[in-house]
Amino acid sequence: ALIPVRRALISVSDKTGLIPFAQALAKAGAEILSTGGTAKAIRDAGIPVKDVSDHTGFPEIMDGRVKTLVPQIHGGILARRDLPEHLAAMEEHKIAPIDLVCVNLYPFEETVARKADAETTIENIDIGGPAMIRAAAKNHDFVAILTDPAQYAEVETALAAGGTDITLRRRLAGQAYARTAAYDSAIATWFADERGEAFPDRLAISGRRRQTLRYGENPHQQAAFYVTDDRAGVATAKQVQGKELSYNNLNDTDAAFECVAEFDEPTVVIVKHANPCGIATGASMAEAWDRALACDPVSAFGGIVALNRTLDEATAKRISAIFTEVIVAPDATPEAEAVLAAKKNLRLLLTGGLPDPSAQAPSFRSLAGGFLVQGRDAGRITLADLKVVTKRTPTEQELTDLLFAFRVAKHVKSNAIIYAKAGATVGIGAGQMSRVDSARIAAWKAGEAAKAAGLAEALTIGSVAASDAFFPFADGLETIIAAGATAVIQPGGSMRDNEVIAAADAAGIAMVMTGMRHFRH
Ligand code: 93A
Repeated sequence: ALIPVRRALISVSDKTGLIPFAQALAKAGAEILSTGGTAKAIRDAGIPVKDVSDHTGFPEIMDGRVKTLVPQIHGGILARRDLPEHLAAMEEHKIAPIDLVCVNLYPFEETVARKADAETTIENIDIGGPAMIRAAAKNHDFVAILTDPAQYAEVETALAAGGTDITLRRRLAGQAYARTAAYDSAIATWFADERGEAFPDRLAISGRRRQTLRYGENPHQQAAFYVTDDRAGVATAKQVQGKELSYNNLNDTDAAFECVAEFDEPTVVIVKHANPCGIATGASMAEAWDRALACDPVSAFGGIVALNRTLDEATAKRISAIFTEVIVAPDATPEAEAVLAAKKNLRLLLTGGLPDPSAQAPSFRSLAGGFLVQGRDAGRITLADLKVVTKRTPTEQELTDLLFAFRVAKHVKSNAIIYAKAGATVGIGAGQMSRVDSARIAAWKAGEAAKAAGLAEALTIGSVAASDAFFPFADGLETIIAAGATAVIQPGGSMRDNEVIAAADAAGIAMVMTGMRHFRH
């Protein structure tokens, strides 16, 4: 049966959609009760409204800290309409039933985001709002609870049809508790931050579902996509065109975009299975694309392409010459968008900016019965961090390429070996259980790419190489030397560093150590 709304309470900080919603309630014959600012907005719009304080006979006190925290309100929300004792209590204490509660909370999250002082932040902890939300949600058999302007339209439709049904009220109740849980988790996080505790003894994380995905990594797994904050990146990107994004698309696109954001020069990253298969800088985006593609054109088929600059027409044309799943960029010119429009399935994501590679944020991994949390890898090696350990010192060009290759290594699954030349990768070995295999695979792939391009020799000759972690033995380095690299960058710190350095010296190559490793598992 539908429950008509005879009396509604509205108390909202975010006044979006308030007036049309109040109008719909008035039209449905509901009496509207409201708190200070909300009542004023409704009254100013010419809609009849009664102040909560007039309804309860109790004024708003303590700067509004106590305005709805009174029995007339909570009794009116919580009373079961099917229990004689509850009805008798209402009668005795002159409590009128409230059939709908519409509340959105003091903007605590926004107050934290704008880095307000502690006093202001604490003042923005809403107490009365969550109390009403939780009460109304508990009594959803009789009361509808709205916590978000996005819910108004649906309830307006229900009101016009005579009232709310239990299915709707129950769904709204669940959403209400999700909202108060997220609100309290934001408050708990703020307290932990204030104490300088990265990992409080209880951790609540919350996100807003952006999309239910068709499936997860495989079709038999369920999946959804949640957004936790509004920083620029894949989570907040606008999809301009193309098929629905899949779980794997999103995962790969994020890997590509976080990687490309590391580079200052115009850069293109092509990703397959969360690993880059080509990264290059260029004088233009089109040139960067050509050079990135040359690294491993076979793997690039069906890849994810990330740019750190606006996608222009020339680059769009070149990318769309091969099958590509996703392109992600901060922006695109109208001409580039027009080029891609012909490729109906190709997904284009525009983010309006780049993720900050130095941003401190938690990263999560689940395991049976729990999850691991760590800070994201915001480590960034610069020239000043490098220690030359060989007799030969790298040339200027080698140093530039070494830093480039090491930055790439950070985004390649361990064990990672990267060969690079002139600001472009020429061979990438990813995810092997032994470092020497990654070195071999990267060199072999570079040879294949050279053959395909009709080149006389592998591009690893005269390249530099990066290793994401130290060489436990000299064998990995010897593979790199055999492939023709002339300089190597690696963290150092192995028990056998001396053997590794001796092998480099014996081959006359240069080696630098970073003192920082970039495992990525
Ligand atoms: O300060 S409170 O925790 N004490 C209350 O009794 C109370 N009742 C409603 N905050 C309270 N509210 C909140 O006031 C609501 O959750 C809403 O966000 C806000 C609306 O205030 P106004 O109508 O004056 O704009």
